[in-house]
Amino acid sequence: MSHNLYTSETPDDVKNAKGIHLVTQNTPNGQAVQIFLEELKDAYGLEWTTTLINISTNVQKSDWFLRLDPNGRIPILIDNTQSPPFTVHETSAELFYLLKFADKQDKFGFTNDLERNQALQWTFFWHGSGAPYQGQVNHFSRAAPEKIPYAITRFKNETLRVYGVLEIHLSGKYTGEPREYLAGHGKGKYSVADIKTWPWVKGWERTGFTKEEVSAFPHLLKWIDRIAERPAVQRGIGDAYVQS
Ligand SMILES: N[C@@H](CCC(=O)N[C@@H](CS)C(=O)NCC(=O)O)C(=O)O
Repeated sequence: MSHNLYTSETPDDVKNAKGIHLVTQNTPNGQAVQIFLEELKDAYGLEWTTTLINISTNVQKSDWFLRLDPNGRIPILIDNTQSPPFTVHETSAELFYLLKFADKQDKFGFTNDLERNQALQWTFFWHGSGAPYQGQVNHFSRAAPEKIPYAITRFKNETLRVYGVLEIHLSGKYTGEPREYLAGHGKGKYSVADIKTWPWVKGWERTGFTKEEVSAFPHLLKWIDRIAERPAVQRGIGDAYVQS
């Protein structure tokens, strides 16, 4: 169906891209894929191109965009090395696509099936139970035209609850063995599960939580700092992804 992928409205940098192309904005969902691409650059020298859009203009609902992602949301990954070019939407699916096709040595994934399943569990956990809740806190406390205390409280409490789940896991409360990363045997290994989760959780203050509220999650706070030190992570949320 590649003949239907691009139209005269599709921006030139999207339709003329040759390799892996990312359409993104520097939001937590965009940052997850931005970070992984930067990690793959450091690990393998991966090259890709990027188009930055501004979702406040609703460009993501235009026909050229919906052809690439019927869900009308960023980020989108387009792999022009496939024939026909292959599109991927949903951050977690994009991370697992890159893991399969660009991380040949599973540096950010696992060869062991049980560890690989752990990476899936924690990626799904954040995709299904973290991002939607924290996203709704952001929406109801910042974007909604009227402030609805029930909605703000409900989604804040749910977000704190899922932070608590991560804290239980990282602290080793029930295993006796604290972890450094979400998936993998022992202390775990930095993987796509962390890359999916980190861009959201690191934004707790911006979402409106207080230092007192997050002080209940000391292992989670250390995990945030541990990952923040990675050069690829810093680049993946950095100036290159800020629209001028
Ligand atoms: N489940 C999707 C969510 C993507 C998403 O919500 N993206 C937001 C930005 S963080 C977006 O494009 N919002 C624009 C809109 O809703 O029109 C994913 O994980 O990729």
